[in-house]
Amino acid sequence: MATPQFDLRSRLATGEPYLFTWMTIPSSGLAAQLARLPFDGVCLDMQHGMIGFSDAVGMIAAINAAGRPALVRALWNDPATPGQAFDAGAVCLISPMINSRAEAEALVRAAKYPPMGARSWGGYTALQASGLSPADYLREANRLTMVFAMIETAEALANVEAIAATPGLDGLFVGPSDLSITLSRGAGIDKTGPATLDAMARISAAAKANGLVAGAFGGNAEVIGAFRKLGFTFFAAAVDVDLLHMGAAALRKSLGV
Ligand code: 3PY
Ligand code: MG
Repeated sequence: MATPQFDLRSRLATGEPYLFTWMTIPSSGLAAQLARLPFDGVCLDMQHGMIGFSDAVGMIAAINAAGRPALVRALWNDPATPGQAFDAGAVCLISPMINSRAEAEALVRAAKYPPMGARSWGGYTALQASGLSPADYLREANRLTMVFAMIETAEALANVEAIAATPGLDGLFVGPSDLSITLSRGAGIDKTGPATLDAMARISAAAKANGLVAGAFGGNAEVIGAFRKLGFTFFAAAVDVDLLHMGAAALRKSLGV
């Protein structure tokens, strides 16, 4: 069997922190640039980013051509997006707002080939991106593509042990903004407040108990540092627009005028 281009699962199994950039701007050119930054992968945010599927196709190709894995955060937990993202060559699908075991099961059904799920065959671009024959891709796809359930509501937290035990699920991914909004009943966003960190400790434990990867949206060093202490290893580390603003602010400051 040919060696697949990316083996995200084996990389994550090392337990070493995995830091990826997060794209909101729909541009293949920018995707190619972000893929060459010193991060481990590039995630396209199709929920809050301005990225539609026809944008994502070229962006995923550009990321893969630069030798980095492409990840996708879906618009919603719909049955079509996981297969579509994987068919286009992404190797990780992060689905927002998974609140129950039934929703987690639906996500796995959409993302995995039988017998684990019901993904439909037709990954022509994925075949090229993986470098595998159709037979090898069918045999390996459930291992080479990973699916993460976002835990980002009080309801999801209440159900997190049941969600984490869903057969075929590969990881939990915390959205700390939505999680803190729902835990505070809309009072505010507090990614590293005590209630959020308590919840995240429970989420990390549920992931660990089921052999899942524990991930979270980080965005800066303080947040990622706090989450790493709780056992999280898989992080959205830098948002495209933040990188622009940070780079511009640092350069402007360095000019001294
Ligand atoms: C959250 O923090 O709620 C997210 O979904 C990150 O984008
Ligand atoms: Mg969210």
